[in-house]
Amino acid sequence: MKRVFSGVQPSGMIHLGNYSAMQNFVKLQEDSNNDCFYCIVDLHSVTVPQDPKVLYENSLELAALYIAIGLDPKKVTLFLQSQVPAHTELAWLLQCNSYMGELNRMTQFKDKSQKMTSVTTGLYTYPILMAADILAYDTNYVPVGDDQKQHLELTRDIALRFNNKFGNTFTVPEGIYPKVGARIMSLDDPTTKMSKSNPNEFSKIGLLETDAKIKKSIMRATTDSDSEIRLDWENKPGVSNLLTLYSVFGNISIKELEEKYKGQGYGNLKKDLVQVIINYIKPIKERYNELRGSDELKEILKEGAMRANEISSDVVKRVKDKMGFVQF
Ligand code: AQP
Repeated sequence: MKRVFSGVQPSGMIHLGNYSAMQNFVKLQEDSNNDCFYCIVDLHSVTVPQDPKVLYENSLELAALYIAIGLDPKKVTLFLQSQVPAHTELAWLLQCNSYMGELNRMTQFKDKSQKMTSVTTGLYTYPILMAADILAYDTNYVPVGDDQKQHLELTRDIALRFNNKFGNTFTVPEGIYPKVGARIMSLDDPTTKMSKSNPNEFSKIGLLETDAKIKKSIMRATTDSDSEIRLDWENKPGVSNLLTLYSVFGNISIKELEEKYKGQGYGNLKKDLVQVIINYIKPIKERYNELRGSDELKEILKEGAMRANEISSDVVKRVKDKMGFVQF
């Protein structure tokens, strides 16, 4: 069996960028050789301020969305990170085996901290907690978006270094990135990634968004002054982003789209893309509405945490053993 692990923060409504990465979660569950663990990484989300009531609701919303996008709790383990103590315990052990120089190079920390007046130490050590999440399950594959490449490389470095120092302990994981849509960009500024924390509501499209909001966000998306429809991230990032969204959610190649819209302005492309997105997320919204209030959700998370605890506590024991801790 190959172990798969990934997580999403309950820090706001999942947007099309997150979902682009999460499509691989669903694909990987269909291979019976994969044992998939998908986590709601609530401990990561408190590295920036969260309203407790909102965090609670967002966590359950994300659990329902995991299932609504097609994850089957009978095939995969779904759980809350804060329900599994191995994550924080291993994070501490790894913090004592990693270096400030490594964390100082992390671009996500630089980007996020620059926009803040006070920065928590948790935000700084966020990549080590992520390394712990992954390494605690002897993970082989990590399906994520392109923005997590640097964190995953750090995870691999930490695992290899630990193995060299203490003897073979960790499985060294590999990333799995979407072929198209590995980085969906903001609709208002296509040079930055689509992000939950962007205060401009028209910069992103959430999976539970109304049709009217989807239409408004796409129709006002930044493009450029010429009207040629082609993929060119350097000179035409706005149009390239729209083509990418169309390709991911319309299941059509970018080449075919360039051909289809040749000689037409951006208006038609945008109008059709609105419909493609609305049609794609309609069944997700319907399934979500059925699930959100059900008691079944908490049961699924409880069972998931039990299984996650079983696997990860063994890995932590192994690590503590190697480091010389007395265990009974
Ligand atoms: N724009 C994106 N395009 C493709 N994939 C993306 N991911 C995030 N943004 C994009 C991928 O989504 C998964 C879950 O992300 P997350 O919630 O853990 O991380 P994040 O990067 O913090 O998400 P946001 O939306 O950008 O939140 P904020 O605003 O809080 O920083 C990951 O696999 C990630 O790669």
